[in-house]
Amino acid sequence: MTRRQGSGQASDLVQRLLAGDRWALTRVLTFVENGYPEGRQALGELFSHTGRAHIVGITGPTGCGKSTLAGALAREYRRRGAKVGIVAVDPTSPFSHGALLGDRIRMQDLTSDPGVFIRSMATRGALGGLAVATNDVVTVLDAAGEDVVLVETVGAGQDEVEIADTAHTTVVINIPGAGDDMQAIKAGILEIADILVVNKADQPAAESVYKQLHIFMDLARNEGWEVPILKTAAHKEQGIVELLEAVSRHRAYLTESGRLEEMRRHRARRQLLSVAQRMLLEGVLAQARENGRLEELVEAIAARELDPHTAAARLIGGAAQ
Ligand SMILES: Nc1nc2c(ncn2[C@@H]2O[C@H](COP(=O)(O)OP(=O)(O)OP(=O)(O)O)[C@@H](O)[C@H]2O)c(=O)[nH]1
Ligand SMILES: [Mg+2]
Repeated sequence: MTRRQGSGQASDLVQRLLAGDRWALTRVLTFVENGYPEGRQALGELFSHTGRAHIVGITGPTGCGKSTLAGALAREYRRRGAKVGIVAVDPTSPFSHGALLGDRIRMQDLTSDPGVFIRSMATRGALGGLAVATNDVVTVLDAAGEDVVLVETVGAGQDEVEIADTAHTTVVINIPGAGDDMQAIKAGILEIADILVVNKADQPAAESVYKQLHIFMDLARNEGWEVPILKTAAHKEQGIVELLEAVSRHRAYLTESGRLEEMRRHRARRQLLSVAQRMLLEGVLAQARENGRLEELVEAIAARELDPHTAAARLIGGAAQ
């Protein structure tokens, strides 16, 4: 590892990244994902170059076809000359190299295309969680000049809802499932959908999912954007043009309605708070680890001598002194 080569490194890397150097991009992403100081410095330098990419979240249950759909969508964007970044997030199985390899194989033709950049993320940073690292990775890809960044996440849990907050357009995928048609409704992720997709529409049971979604969405509130429900067969690249066009329409809606501006402010606030939170926590923990206070308090809680709230208050109080 060469992470201690001095503070000039990030600047040089950033210059190369901005000039389109893919090696530099990969390197910066590694620094950023691991929370290294060089990563933070690079993010600072890159920030003024961000805000151009359209960020599309693709979420849905395991195996619903997110990677296949992302690949098909990326190919369609490439046909239209757009540069595409793909971020595949796998929070459930940090060591599932098999799954990542599977993704790679499905996207093999894309990996040889210089207009496509694919990043798989299966690591959760020590602090701040996967969502923070993902946001930073998306920021870097935005600065690197991707026109569209597709972020694939399994639709379950808080991280995914936070990642949906990062996306301008969130595509929620549903599939015909054995006796469990409406997995997405159960998981509560329909609420974050800007576009609903019934993938695996080549399977007969897809029709009933499609109908149920229509019934459900007719009951849902509509705030200026009517959520389209589309059918796709991603493995055959069917319905992909319609999906891309729905994404473009949603983007136009965001711009014209002023929602994009609102999102920018919302995101700025969230980023500020989440980074501040991480910094505070890092500061407190670094000191408490060093002086042994952290372990003392852990022991005290485990021994039932202190409750976690009192212990946390002491931890923070101690660090502030
Ligand atoms: N029949 C059918 N199969 C599909 C379709 N789209 C994807 N598949 C298949 O479904 C399987 C899972 O696809 P993936 O793209 O890996 O799904 P995923 O949601 O990315 O999976 P995870 O990342 O593991 O959650 C693969 O075998 C695909 O070939 C489709 O429209 N119809
Ligand atoms: Mg996948």
